[in-house]
Amino acid sequence: MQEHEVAIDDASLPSRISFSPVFNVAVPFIDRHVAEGRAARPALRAGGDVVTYGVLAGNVNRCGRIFGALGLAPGDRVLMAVRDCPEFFYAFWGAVKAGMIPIPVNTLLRTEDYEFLVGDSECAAVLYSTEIGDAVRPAVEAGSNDCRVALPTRGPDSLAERLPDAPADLEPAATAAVDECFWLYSSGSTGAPKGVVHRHRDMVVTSERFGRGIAGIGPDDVVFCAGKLFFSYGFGGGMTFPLWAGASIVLVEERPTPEIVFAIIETYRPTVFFGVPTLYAQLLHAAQARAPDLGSIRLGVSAGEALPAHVFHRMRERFGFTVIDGIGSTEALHIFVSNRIDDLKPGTSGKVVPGYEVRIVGEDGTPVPDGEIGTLHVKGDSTARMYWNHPGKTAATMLGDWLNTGDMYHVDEEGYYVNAGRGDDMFKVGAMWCSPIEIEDVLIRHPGVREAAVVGRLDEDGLEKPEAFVVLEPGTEPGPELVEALTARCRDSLARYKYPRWYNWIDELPKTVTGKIQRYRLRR
Ligand code: 3UK
Repeated sequence: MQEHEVAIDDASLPSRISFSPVFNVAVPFIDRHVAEGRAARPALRAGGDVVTYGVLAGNVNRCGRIFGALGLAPGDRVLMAVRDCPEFFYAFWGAVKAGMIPIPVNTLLRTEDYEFLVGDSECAAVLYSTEIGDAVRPAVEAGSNDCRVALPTRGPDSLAERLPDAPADLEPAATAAVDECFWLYSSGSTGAPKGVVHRHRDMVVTSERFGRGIAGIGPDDVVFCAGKLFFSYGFGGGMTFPLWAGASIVLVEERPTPEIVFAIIETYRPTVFFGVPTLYAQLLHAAQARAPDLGSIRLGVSAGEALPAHVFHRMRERFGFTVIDGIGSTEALHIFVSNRIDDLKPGTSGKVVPGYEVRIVGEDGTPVPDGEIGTLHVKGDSTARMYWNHPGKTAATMLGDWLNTGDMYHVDEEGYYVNAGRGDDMFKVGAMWCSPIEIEDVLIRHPGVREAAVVGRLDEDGLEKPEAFVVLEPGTEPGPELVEALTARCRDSLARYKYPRWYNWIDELPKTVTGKIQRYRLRR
């Protein structure tokens, strides 16, 4: 085996993936396509621009060189608040190839959130989309850390401006498959977001196991992923899977409203589409007003939260393509239990993706009897090594080779995995995490509110939204005015999807003897 090579042995089942001792994952993901004669093929389509695999490889090298010239060294972390655009690809892979650790983060945050991320990650540099500079720059200037560089993607003194003058060759850092490669931040349990540390091999594993193995993505596919690249679902669907296959990627910087999604699909004719259940439901609503042509799509993928069976059926009837639901996580990097086009059961998460193992365990940590509900654990070569700076949380989640997902599941009589909610009180709205505590904290700051509890409740599409149960101070009048005031507070201090859609005024919250709110008793 040469350096930086992956060998896939399809003879063993599931296929065995092995790596050369010296292995930098940028080489097979980027340089391999040029080496194998695909330099002229389109890698990225963004607006009217096409970036070929040859241009991509050159700009990845230039970016690695620019980071070096800015004083960054192998092992340094580069926080990336970058929207879905070609520079995301150049910077991410340039950093990886140079042995630095890129950390893509949400591009919709506030300055105080970026300040936290800069401090928590101890990054040496921040790259940000020029449009969000007002939110990012003050966070770097706050200076509570050693962050030396803040670079915008475009405009004066930007990455794009430096690209033409940078050398177009770069020696890959001599890393190993199990070395630290990149992080993603997860807010998947209560408390502040945590850096999820992934290795060089992880993207290869997800791209082989799910991208090729389940979604069947090949070089002739055109892939459009509505989930953003900083979310590990979009990171796989919108970047690593198509890149691994030498396919082309449709990049969109805006928030994917149904109208934008329809227009993009009609213009670029993608063959594979990645979306979240809330978006599929929105597409169905929007299609009542007009009849978009989604005929290019051969496969839809859904993840992030459970896809209701009726959304699956209506997608097939209305648009004529099949949507496969699968469960993944930032910690596992991508989907590890999934339906597939030729083996599916709507309303379930499907079956284990070959290459992964799962088990369902009870409270004592041992497997439950067949058919019973327990906590889902997964084992596979893409799972994260640790949470940065959270040894306790790491110890509770990364159990040797096993990863505790925190999700409750059972296996039905036909062998499909059925989601039974979370083991904690967290839930997902539009595939994004909602912490009840965070919303309750906002509600109880209203002088008329004594106590509050928030749970997820299914709306008419079968998708979860926050519902509040509120105990009022004596003398406070419940009613539309109070709802309006509470909604305004939530909109001011929480992400836009987190405000409660329903209010219940109650006399007392259900609690344990130790005073913990029993949110599960409020769910319906
Ligand atoms: C929940 C699902 C039911 C579940 C993700 C695909 O969602 C992703 O990552 P996150 O870290 O959240 C993980 C948690 O989300 N979940 C995800 N998919 C499903 N619940 N049905 C589903 N199909 O609680 C899980 O633990 O934000 C999804 C690929 C990569 C991802 N990061």
